[in-house]
Amino acid sequence: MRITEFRVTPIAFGDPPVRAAFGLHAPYALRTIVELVTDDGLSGVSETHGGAAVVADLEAIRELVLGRDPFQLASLEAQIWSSGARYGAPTTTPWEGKLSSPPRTFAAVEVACLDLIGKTTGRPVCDLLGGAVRERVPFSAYLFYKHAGAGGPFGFGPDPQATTGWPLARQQEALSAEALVSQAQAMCAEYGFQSLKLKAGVLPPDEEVRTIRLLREAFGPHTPLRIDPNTAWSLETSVRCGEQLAGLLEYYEDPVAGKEQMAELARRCPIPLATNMCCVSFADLPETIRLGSVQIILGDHHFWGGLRASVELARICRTWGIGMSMHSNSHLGISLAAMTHLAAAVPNLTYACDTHYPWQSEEIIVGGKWRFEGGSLTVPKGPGLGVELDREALARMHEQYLAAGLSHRDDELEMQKVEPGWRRMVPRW
Ligand code: GKR
Ligand code: MG
Repeated sequence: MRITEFRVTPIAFGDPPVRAAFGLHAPYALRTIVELVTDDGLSGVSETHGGAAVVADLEAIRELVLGRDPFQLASLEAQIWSSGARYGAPTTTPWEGKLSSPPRTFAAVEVACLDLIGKTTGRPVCDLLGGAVRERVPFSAYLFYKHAGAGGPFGFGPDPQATTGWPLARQQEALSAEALVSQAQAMCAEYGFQSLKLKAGVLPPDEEVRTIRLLREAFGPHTPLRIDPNTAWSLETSVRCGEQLAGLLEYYEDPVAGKEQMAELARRCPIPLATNMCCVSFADLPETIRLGSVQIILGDHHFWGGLRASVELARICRTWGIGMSMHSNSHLGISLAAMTHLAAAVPNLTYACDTHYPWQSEEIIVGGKWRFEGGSLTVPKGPGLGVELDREALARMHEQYLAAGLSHRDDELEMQKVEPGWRRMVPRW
């Protein structure tokens, strides 16, 4: 089996105006769809980060991919790492920390190859990772402070078709603790999530602590809660809020910036610390472990080097007594399929995974949106990822990409459209 076609399609899809420490989400989120076609007529797909730089990185490895046997993943990975200056220089991505191109570029191709391998062997991707240790994968409700608006063509305006339930709640303003609780109730009524994550670093810390208290009151003592200020808090603020949040949180995610400060906070705060910002690659692990910066790592196959690398990460975490959870950005159903297969195959991924998925109303797979039951997804049993690309949706979202005119995510710029002069600050409080 040889790869004969390598298609890289940038897409954009509607994303509501949610807030984080980085600013505000644009009306469209960007992703890239990779398709590999083989000489025996199979096709494998994957979804990765969006924007021009991601597309350029993928285009740069076109000749390495074409003609390759999709089973030969180790040599492809080695070639990508050694293929010149473009690969190796880490780029700073505010929402994930320092990312280097090779693991992300390889991951996008690896997932599509695993989809192909699954299709040719008739096995689901989780079987290629060692087999499923769980049939259902739990996800958490991802709560955002937000401005009113539906995103996509509606921007800050309402989508006239969304009149009840979660579709309506998704477009309503939520800039207070009370509004956030209503958002959580609507999202959980729709999806049945059993744990909640608050995206913080937006309102003054005391209001965000109050939001956690209200969530605790509304959802009772047994619903795990997390807060993620994305490094908007100083060490002293993180210690002070940690004292107030002790006993209320399952984990405390990236309140403060950098491995050293996280380690110092770990010494002064009784809540387990988690990250998807200070430890985002294998190269970060020795220092993270030596310092004791975190108790939980949120892995993400999109930038940790793919699904097989994520299984390796999980083993390292298990060896060092570090817990595993899963990070997410705005994404569609192909990423969700890959995340679900991975989470099914990792025994020590014991925390409900993050997903931005409820915030998206569009879908790129045949059959439409995935359906959560009791906050979890059933691992697809079909061969490969178990999803099929909807070509009409792909073409439409590619047109949206061209029309949106966005080359990369820039939350600061979007925020400045609402509040001129707004800048991301680390720390802000
Ligand atoms: O989409 O604004 C956002 C999130 O803050 C995202 O960019 C982060 O990468 O979800 C992420 C996180 O857990 O830090
Ligand atoms: Mg995070």
